[in-house]
Amino acid sequence: ASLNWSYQGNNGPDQWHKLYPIANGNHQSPIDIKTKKVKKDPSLGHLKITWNLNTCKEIVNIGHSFHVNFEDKDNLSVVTGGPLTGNYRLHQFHFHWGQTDDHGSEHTVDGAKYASELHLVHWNSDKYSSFADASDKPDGLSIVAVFLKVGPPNEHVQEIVTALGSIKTKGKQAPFTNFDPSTLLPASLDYWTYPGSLTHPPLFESVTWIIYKEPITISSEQLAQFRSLILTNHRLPQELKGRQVRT
Ligand code: B30
Ligand code: ZN
Repeated sequence: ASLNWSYQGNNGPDQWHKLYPIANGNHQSPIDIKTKKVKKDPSLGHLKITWNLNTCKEIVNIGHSFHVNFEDKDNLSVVTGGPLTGNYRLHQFHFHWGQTDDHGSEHTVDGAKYASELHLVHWNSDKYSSFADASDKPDGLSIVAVFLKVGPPNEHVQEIVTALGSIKTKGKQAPFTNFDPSTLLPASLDYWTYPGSLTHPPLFESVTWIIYKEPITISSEQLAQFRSLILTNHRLPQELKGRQVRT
Protein backbone atom coordinates (compact mmCIF):
# COMPACT_ATOMS: atom_id res chain seq x y z
CA ALA A 1 0.00 0.00 0.00
CA SER A 2 1.35 3.40 -0.93
CA LEU A 3 0.28 5.30 2.16
CA ASN A 4 1.17 8.96 2.08
CA TRP A 5 3.52 9.54 4.97
CA SER A 6 5.99 12.41 4.69
CA TYR A 7 8.70 14.30 6.57
CA GLN A 8 6.87 17.63 6.79
CA GLY A 9 3.31 18.84 7.30
CA ASN A 10 0.13 16.88 8.10
CA ASN A 11 1.65 13.41 7.55
CA GLY A 12 4.99 14.14 9.25
CA PRO A 13 6.86 11.93 11.75
CA ASP A 14 4.65 12.88 14.74
CA GLN A 15 1.62 11.47 12.82
CA TRP A 16 3.18 8.24 11.57
CA HIS A 17 1.83 6.25 14.56
CA LYS A 18 -1.75 6.62 13.29
CA LEU A 19 -1.05 4.42 10.25
CA TYR A 20 1.98 2.62 11.73
CA PRO A 21 1.33 2.01 15.46
CA ILE A 22 4.80 0.44 15.76
CA ALA A 23 6.06 4.07 15.64
CA ASN A 24 5.46 4.02 19.41
CA GLY A 25 7.10 0.58 19.86
CA ASN A 26 9.89 -0.47 22.19
CA HIS A 27 12.70 -0.80 19.62
CA GLN A 28 12.38 2.31 17.48
CA SER A 29 15.18 4.16 15.68
CA PRO A 30 17.02 6.45 15.56
CA ILE A 31 18.26 7.07 19.13
CA ASP A 32 20.60 9.44 20.90
CA ILE A 33 23.77 7.49 21.77
CA LYS A 34 24.77 8.44 25.30
CA THR A 35 28.46 7.54 25.22
CA LYS A 36 28.83 7.28 29.01
CA LYS A 37 26.11 4.59 29.08
CA VAL A 38 27.56 2.47 26.27
CA LYS A 39 28.53 -1.05 27.39
CA LYS A 40 31.99 -2.33 26.47
CA ASP A 41 31.43 -5.88 25.18
CA PRO A 42 34.70 -7.81 24.65
CA SER A 43 32.78 -10.62 22.93
CA LEU A 44 31.95 -8.28 20.00
CA GLY A 45 34.45 -9.03 17.24
CA HIS A 46 35.53 -6.99 14.25
CA LEU A 47 33.00 -6.29 11.58
CA LYS A 48 33.88 -8.05 8.34
CA ILE A 49 32.79 -6.14 5.25
CA THR A 50 33.09 -7.62 1.74
CA TRP A 51 31.52 -5.29 -0.79
CA ASN A 52 32.01 -5.97 -4.50
CA LEU A 53 31.74 -2.94 -6.79
CA ASN A 54 30.23 -5.15 -9.50
CA THR A 55 27.00 -5.49 -7.49
CA CYS A 56 26.26 -1.75 -7.68
CA LYS A 57 23.40 -1.27 -10.10
CA GLU A 58 21.33 1.91 -10.25
CA ILE A 59 20.34 5.14 -8.56
CA VAL A 60 16.64 5.89 -8.04
CA ASN A 61 14.67 8.98 -6.96
CA ILE A 62 12.02 7.63 -4.54
CA GLY A 63 10.56 11.04 -3.66
CA HIS A 64 11.48 11.21 0.02
CA SER A 65 15.10 10.30 -0.81
CA PHE A 66 17.27 8.58 -3.41
CA HIS A 67 18.56 5.01 -3.23
CA VAL A 68 21.62 3.39 -4.74
CA ASN A 69 20.47 -0.20 -5.37
CA PHE A 70 22.64 -3.32 -5.46
CA GLU A 71 22.30 -6.67 -7.19
CA ASP A 72 21.58 -9.01 -4.25
CA LYS A 73 20.92 -12.42 -5.83
CA ASP A 74 24.10 -13.91 -4.30
CA ASN A 75 26.50 -13.24 -1.42
CA LEU A 76 29.02 -11.10 -3.36
CA SER A 77 28.51 -8.05 -1.09
CA VAL A 78 28.01 -8.94 2.57
CA VAL A 79 28.64 -7.83 6.12
CA THR A 80 29.28 -10.44 8.82
CA GLY A 81 30.95 -10.63 12.24
CA GLY A 82 30.59 -8.03 14.98
CA PRO A 83 27.13 -8.45 16.54
CA LEU A 84 25.84 -10.47 13.56
CA THR A 85 25.24 -14.19 13.16
CA GLY A 86 25.74 -15.18 9.53
CA ASN A 87 25.77 -13.16 6.31
CA TYR A 88 23.83 -9.99 5.65
CA ARG A 89 23.66 -9.03 1.98
CA LEU A 90 23.86 -5.41 0.72
CA HIS A 91 20.53 -4.25 -0.79
CA GLN A 92 20.77 -0.47 -1.07
CA PHE A 93 22.28 2.65 0.46
CA HIS A 94 20.89 6.14 0.95
CA PHE A 95 21.40 9.28 3.02
CA HIS A 96 19.42 11.44 5.41
CA TRP A 97 19.87 15.19 5.76
CA GLY A 98 18.23 18.39 7.06
CA GLN A 99 17.22 21.85 5.83
CA THR A 100 20.46 23.42 7.07
CA ASP A 101 24.00 22.17 7.67
CA ASP A 102 23.70 22.17 11.49
CA HIS A 103 21.48 19.05 11.61
CA GLY A 104 20.20 16.20 9.42
CA SER A 105 21.62 13.00 10.93
CA GLU A 106 19.09 10.62 12.47
CA HIS A 107 21.22 9.19 15.26
CA THR A 108 22.86 11.73 17.56
CA VAL A 109 25.85 11.36 19.87
CA ASP A 110 25.44 12.86 23.36
CA GLY A 111 22.84 15.13 21.79
CA ALA A 112 25.16 16.29 18.99
CA LYS A 113 23.79 16.22 15.44
CA TYR A 114 25.74 15.65 12.26
CA ALA A 115 24.82 17.21 8.89
CA SER A 116 23.95 13.88 7.27
CA GLU A 117 23.89 10.12 7.82
CA LEU A 118 24.57 7.29 5.36
CA HIS A 119 22.61 4.00 5.70
CA LEU A 120 23.88 0.81 4.03
CA VAL A 121 20.93 -1.60 4.24
CA HIS A 122 21.64 -5.38 4.45
CA TRP A 123 19.36 -8.42 4.85
CA ASN A 124 19.98 -11.83 6.45
CA SER A 125 20.53 -14.12 3.45
CA ASP A 126 21.25 -17.18 5.61
CA LYS A 127 17.68 -17.22 6.95
CA TYR A 128 15.53 -15.34 4.43
CA SER A 129 14.99 -15.36 0.68
CA SER A 130 14.76 -11.63 -0.10
CA PHE A 131 14.94 -8.15 1.41
CA ALA A 132 11.12 -8.01 1.53
CA ASP A 133 10.94 -11.37 3.32
CA ALA A 134 13.62 -10.38 5.86
CA SER A 135 12.48 -6.82 6.48
CA ASP A 136 9.92 -7.56 9.23
CA LYS A 137 11.87 -10.28 11.07
CA PRO A 138 13.73 -9.48 14.33
CA ASP A 139 17.03 -10.78 12.88
CA GLY A 140 16.16 -9.79 9.30
CA LEU A 141 18.19 -6.63 8.66
CA SER A 142 21.44 -4.95 9.56
CA ILE A 143 22.09 -1.32 8.66
CA VAL A 144 25.62 0.08 8.69
CA ALA A 145 25.51 3.82 9.39
CA VAL A 146 28.16 6.50 8.80
CA PHE A 147 27.89 10.11 9.99
CA LEU A 148 28.84 12.98 7.65
CA LYS A 149 30.12 16.29 8.98
CA VAL A 150 30.59 19.47 6.96
CA GLY A 151 34.12 19.86 5.64
CA PRO A 152 36.04 19.60 2.38
CA PRO A 153 34.17 18.13 -0.60
CA ASN A 154 34.18 14.32 -0.59
CA GLU A 155 35.27 12.93 -3.99
CA HIS A 156 33.33 9.69 -3.49
CA VAL A 157 30.14 11.49 -2.42
CA GLN A 158 30.67 13.62 -5.54
CA GLU A 159 30.22 10.58 -7.81
CA ILE A 160 26.74 10.22 -6.28
CA VAL A 161 25.97 13.96 -6.37
CA THR A 162 26.87 14.06 -10.07
CA ALA A 163 24.47 11.17 -10.77
CA LEU A 164 21.61 13.08 -9.08
CA GLY A 165 21.53 15.31 -12.19
CA SER A 166 19.86 12.48 -14.13
CA ILE A 167 17.18 11.60 -11.51
CA LYS A 168 15.68 15.01 -10.72
CA THR A 169 12.08 13.86 -10.30
CA LYS A 170 10.31 11.11 -8.33
CA GLY A 171 10.38 7.72 -10.07
CA LYS A 172 13.39 8.48 -12.28
CA GLN A 173 16.30 6.04 -12.26
CA ALA A 174 19.69 5.81 -13.93
CA PRO A 175 22.42 3.17 -14.13
CA PHE A 176 24.99 3.58 -11.33
CA THR A 177 27.73 0.97 -11.60
CA ASN A 178 31.27 0.20 -10.49
CA PHE A 179 30.90 2.21 -7.28
CA ASP A 180 32.65 0.77 -4.22
CA PRO A 181 30.71 1.84 -1.10
CA SER A 182 33.73 1.09 1.11
CA THR A 183 35.15 4.40 -0.19
CA LEU A 184 32.49 5.97 2.08
CA LEU A 185 33.79 4.33 5.30
CA PRO A 186 35.88 6.18 7.91
CA ALA A 187 39.42 5.09 8.76
CA SER A 188 38.58 3.84 12.26
CA LEU A 189 36.73 0.54 12.61
CA ASP A 190 35.16 1.44 15.99
CA TYR A 191 31.38 1.12 16.05
CA TRP A 192 28.32 1.13 18.30
CA THR A 193 25.55 -1.46 17.96
CA TYR A 194 21.99 -1.76 19.27
CA PRO A 195 18.66 -3.36 18.28
CA GLY A 196 16.29 -0.98 16.49
CA SER A 197 13.99 -0.29 13.56
CA LEU A 198 13.63 1.16 10.09
CA THR A 199 13.61 4.95 10.56
CA HIS A 200 10.61 5.58 8.31
CA PRO A 201 7.44 3.60 7.55
CA PRO A 202 6.95 0.67 7.73
CA LEU A 203 9.20 1.20 10.83
CA PHE A 204 9.69 -2.57 11.34
CA GLU A 205 11.71 -3.49 14.46
CA SER A 206 14.04 -5.72 12.47
CA VAL A 207 17.37 -3.90 12.44
CA THR A 208 20.71 -4.63 14.07
CA TRP A 209 22.22 -1.14 13.84
CA ILE A 210 25.99 -0.81 13.38
CA ILE A 211 27.10 2.81 13.62
CA TYR A 212 30.67 3.94 12.93
CA LYS A 213 31.93 6.38 15.57
CA GLU A 214 34.17 8.39 13.24
CA PRO A 215 32.40 10.67 10.71
CA ILE A 216 33.42 11.25 7.09
CA THR A 217 33.10 14.68 5.46
CA ILE A 218 30.74 16.24 2.94
CA SER A 219 30.82 19.86 1.71
CA SER A 220 28.06 22.39 2.20
CA GLU A 221 27.66 22.51 -1.62
CA GLN A 222 27.23 18.72 -1.81
CA LEU A 223 24.56 18.85 0.91
CA ALA A 224 22.77 21.57 -1.07
CA GLN A 225 22.63 19.14 -4.02
CA PHE A 226 20.96 16.52 -1.79
CA ARG A 227 18.39 19.17 -0.81
CA SER A 228 17.53 19.81 -4.46
CA LEU A 229 15.66 16.44 -4.31
CA ILE A 230 13.92 17.01 -0.97
CA LEU A 231 14.61 19.64 1.70
CA THR A 232 14.74 17.30 4.69
CA ASN A 233 14.28 13.59 5.41
CA HIS A 234 15.30 12.69 8.94
CA ARG A 235 13.42 11.33 11.96
CA LEU A 236 14.20 12.61 15.47
CA PRO A 237 15.70 10.32 18.15
CA GLN A 238 13.27 7.91 19.82
CA GLU A 239 13.18 6.61 23.40
CA LEU A 240 15.76 3.98 24.32
CA LYS A 241 13.21 2.02 26.43
CA GLY A 242 15.76 -0.07 28.29
CA ARG A 243 17.92 -1.03 25.33
CA GLN A 244 21.67 -1.34 25.70
CA VAL A 245 24.11 0.21 23.22
CA ARG A 246 27.34 -1.83 22.98
CA THR A 247 30.84 -1.18 21.65
S1 B30 B 1 16.34 3.08 7.04
O1 B30 B 1 17.66 2.71 6.56
O2 B30 B 1 16.07 2.70 8.39
N1 B30 B 1 16.21 4.66 6.93
C1 B30 B 1 13.29 0.98 4.49
C2 B30 B 1 14.63 0.63 4.38
C3 B30 B 1 15.57 1.30 5.15
C4 B30 B 1 15.18 2.31 6.03
C5 B30 B 1 13.85 2.66 6.12
C6 B30 B 1 12.88 1.98 5.35
C7 B30 B 1 12.26 0.23 3.69
O3 B30 B 1 12.40 -0.93 3.46
N2 B30 B 1 11.21 0.88 3.21
C8 B30 B 1 10.13 0.24 2.48
C9 B30 B 1 10.55 -0.30 1.18
N3 B30 B 1 11.27 0.66 0.37
C10 B30 B 1 12.14 -0.04 -0.51
C11 B30 B 1 13.53 -0.14 -0.03
O4 B30 B 1 14.31 -0.93 -0.56
O5 B30 B 1 13.99 0.58 0.96
C12 B30 B 1 10.45 1.55 -0.36
C13 B30 B 1 10.65 2.98 -0.02
O6 B30 B 1 11.53 3.46 0.82
O7 B30 B 1 9.91 3.83 -0.51
CU1 B30 B 1 13.21 2.48 1.21
ZN1 ZN C 1 17.88 5.50 6.28
